[in-house]
Amino acid sequence: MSTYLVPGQNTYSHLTAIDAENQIPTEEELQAYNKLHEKLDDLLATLPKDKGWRSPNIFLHKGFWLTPQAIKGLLMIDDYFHPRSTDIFLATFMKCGTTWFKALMFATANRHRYNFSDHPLHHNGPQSAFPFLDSHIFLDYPVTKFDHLPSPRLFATHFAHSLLPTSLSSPSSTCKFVYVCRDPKDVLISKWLFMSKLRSKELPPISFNETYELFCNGVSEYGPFWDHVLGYWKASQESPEKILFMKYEDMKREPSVELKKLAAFMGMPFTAEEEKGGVVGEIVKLCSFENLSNLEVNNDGGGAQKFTAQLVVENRDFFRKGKVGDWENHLTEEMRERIDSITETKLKGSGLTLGLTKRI
Ligand code: PAP
Repeated sequence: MSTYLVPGQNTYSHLTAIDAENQIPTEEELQAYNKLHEKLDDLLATLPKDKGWRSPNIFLHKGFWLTPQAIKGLLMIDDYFHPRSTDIFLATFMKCGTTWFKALMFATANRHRYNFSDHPLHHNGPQSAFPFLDSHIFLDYPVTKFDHLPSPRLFATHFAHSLLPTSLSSPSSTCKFVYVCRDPKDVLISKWLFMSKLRSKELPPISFNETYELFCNGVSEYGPFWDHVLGYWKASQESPEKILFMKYEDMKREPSVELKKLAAFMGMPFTAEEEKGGVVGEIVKLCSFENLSNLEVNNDGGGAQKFTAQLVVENRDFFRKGKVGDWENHLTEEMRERIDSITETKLKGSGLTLGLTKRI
C-alpha cells in the first residue's frame, strides 16, 4: 500500500491509494497487467545493457539508461496515467535537489493550510510529500490510481523529457514542469555515495573510479546526465510557460528570489502581504537543509520511503551535506577537467552554462 501526504483537509492525512490486499483486479485488468509484463520482457531482451550502479544491469531505452523497474514505470505511465491540465511535475536527474524541491513545492502549494510551527514536514520526510510517479504508478497492484488527489496534483519524475508520454509533453498539454539541475560533479559524488549505500549486498561493491568512468560515458540511471539536462533546457526555451528551468546552486545562493519565481510559475505567487508577513522566509527556513536534516523523522527517527516492493530508502539517506562544491573533496584535477570539458562540449551553443566552477 502506498501513502503520501494529501492536502485539502484541516490537517494533513495519509491517503491510502489502493489497498493491494483488498483490491481484487478484474480479469481484464489482470490480462492487461500480464501483457505489459510480456511487453517489458520482450523489450528488455532487445536493449543494449551495461552495469547498473545499484543493481546488476541498466538498459539503454530510447537514448537513456534505465533499470528494468524504471522501464516498467514508463510503460505503465503510457498505459494508465491520466494527466490533468493542472498537474505540476518536479523533474530532476537523480541527486539534483528532488528532496529539497519536493519540500519547497509542497510547502508553497499548501501554505494556506498549515501552520509553520506545526507543519506536516516536521513529521514526514519530504520524499513522501507527493508521489514519485516513475515507481508509485506500480506500487499498488495492479496499478496506482491518483484520482483521489485534489488539484493541482504534484508529482515527481526522473524521466528525461523525450521519454515522457505525449499526453504530458505535447504542445497541447498544459501540465507544468519545474526542472532542477545541478553541477554534474556534485551530482556524481552524491549519486555514487547514495547508490553505494543502496547497492545490493549480493553484488560486488562498485568503486568510485568505475562510476566516474560510467558517468562520463553517460552510463548512469536516467542518464546520460547531459542529455537529460539539455532535453528539459531546450523544451523550457520553447515553452517557458510550461517548463521552469532552475538550478540547485541558484536556490542555495538566493533562496527567497528563487522561491518567489517558483511560486509564481506554479500559479501561486506570494502576495505583497505574504511577503511582508515573512511567509517566503518561513518556507525557506522550513525547507532548509539545516532544518530538515535535523528533524527526527529525517534523522534517527527511522522514517523511510518505499519506492518499490524491494526498494525502501531511509529518509536520512536523502540528506548528506547539502553543499555546493563538495566535489572538491573527491575529484582530482584531471577528473574535474574531464567532466567540465564534457559539460562545455555538450552544452555548447545551447545558451546554458552549468557547474564550470574551478577549484578556488
Ligand atoms: P533523489 O534524486 O534520490 O531524490 P535528491 O534529493 O535529488 O535525491 O538529492 C539529494 C541531495 O540533495 C543530497 O546532496 P549531497 O549528497 O551533495 O549532500 C542532499 O544532501 C541534498 N539535499 C537534501 N535536502 C536538501 C535541502 N533541504 N537543501 C539542500 N540540499 C538538500
